[in-house]
Parts: sequence; structure tokens; C-alpha cells
Amino acid sequence: MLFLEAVYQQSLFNEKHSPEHIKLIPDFISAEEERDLLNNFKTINWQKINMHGVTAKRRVAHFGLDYTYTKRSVTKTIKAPKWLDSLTARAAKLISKKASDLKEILVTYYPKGSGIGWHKDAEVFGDAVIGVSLLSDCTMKFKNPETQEVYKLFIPRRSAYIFSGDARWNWHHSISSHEHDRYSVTFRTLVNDSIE
Ligand SMILES: O=C(O)CCC(=O)C(=O)O
Repeated sequence: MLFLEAVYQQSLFNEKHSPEHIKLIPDFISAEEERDLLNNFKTINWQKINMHGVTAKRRVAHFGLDYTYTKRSVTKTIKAPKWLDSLTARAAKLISKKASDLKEILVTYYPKGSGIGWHKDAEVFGDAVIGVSLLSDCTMKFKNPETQEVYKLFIPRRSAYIFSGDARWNWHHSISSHEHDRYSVTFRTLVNDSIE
């Protein structure tokens, strides 16, 4: 806990108007855990994302809840595989929740040359969004939609990140395309559990 607070307090951006409530946890998973997860990702049945007639380069697998990108709504889907259990439990601890509170687990594969455009996570999802980044480093950008200010957060491979509060609700985020393949596992709670 002390470690997390230290990461949090050092202010990732050091600027007056930068987004608040972002935590970065370097080396959240070991090289061995990363290797095991990457091996398990080979068993995933990847889905394409089609939005308004365009197919994104990245591929996704939704566990717990499926997400309809055009409607920004969720429906129940298959449970996460067992090999995600320990990562899910550790992610939940970061925000003092139980693994069962993390209703959506999204595994994303970004082939080289792909990223994710500016967006804010759907309102059905709860406050804290947790991500674990694998295989290559990336830069996540946060943009204030009113002032257009942009802040860059370098996320080293094997880190976890959490954004909540101001960063989650008021800022948009994106990940620029990178030169190497990358994977992420993101975990989300629901604002209202009854929509499950
Ligand atoms: O790949 C990541 O780490 C972030 C993904 C993301 O922004 C999202 O799924 O909404």
C-alpha cells in the first residue's frame, strides 16, 4: 500500500492542470508471469471490432461481460478462463475490491502499428479502470476535451495502471500505435450490478 501511495504522490505529470487519480505500478507482473500469460493468450478466440463499417486492427476477448461498441452497452458472456484468476485477484486488491467485483475482463491484442483512439470508458463501468500491459512498452495519452491539453504517460511493459476519478470521468485517453505487438488486460467494475 505504501508503495502505491508513493507512486501516486510523486505526481505522474507534475503540472497544475494535469489529470488526477492515475497510478502506475511498474513491474506489477514478473517476466515469468508475463511469459505464462502470453502463452495462454494463444488459446484465445479473438474477436474483431467493427465500428460504423470500419474494422479496427486490434483484437479483443471479453470475459464476464461482452461490450457492444456501437451501443456502449454490456451483456453477460462467458466466464474468464482459470489462468486469469490470479491476475484478476491481484488487480482487484489494487482497488480494495474482490475479484468477483471485476465484472468485465478485456484482453486486447494490438498488432504492431495499431493503437486505440481517443475515448472515455462507457458510463456503465465503475470508477476505477485497471490495466496490465504486456510484451511491449506503450504511451497512453490523456486529453482534456475542453482545453485540448494532452499529457503522456509512459507505461513500461509488465506495469499495471489504474485511472479513476478525474482521469477516468473527465479526460479522454488513447494509445498511439507502436512498433511492436502489445497485449493488455483491463478490468472494470459496474456502476450498477443489476444490469448484469
Ligand atoms: O490497452 C490498454 O492498456 C488500454 C485499453 C483501453 O483504453 C480500453 O480498452 O478502453
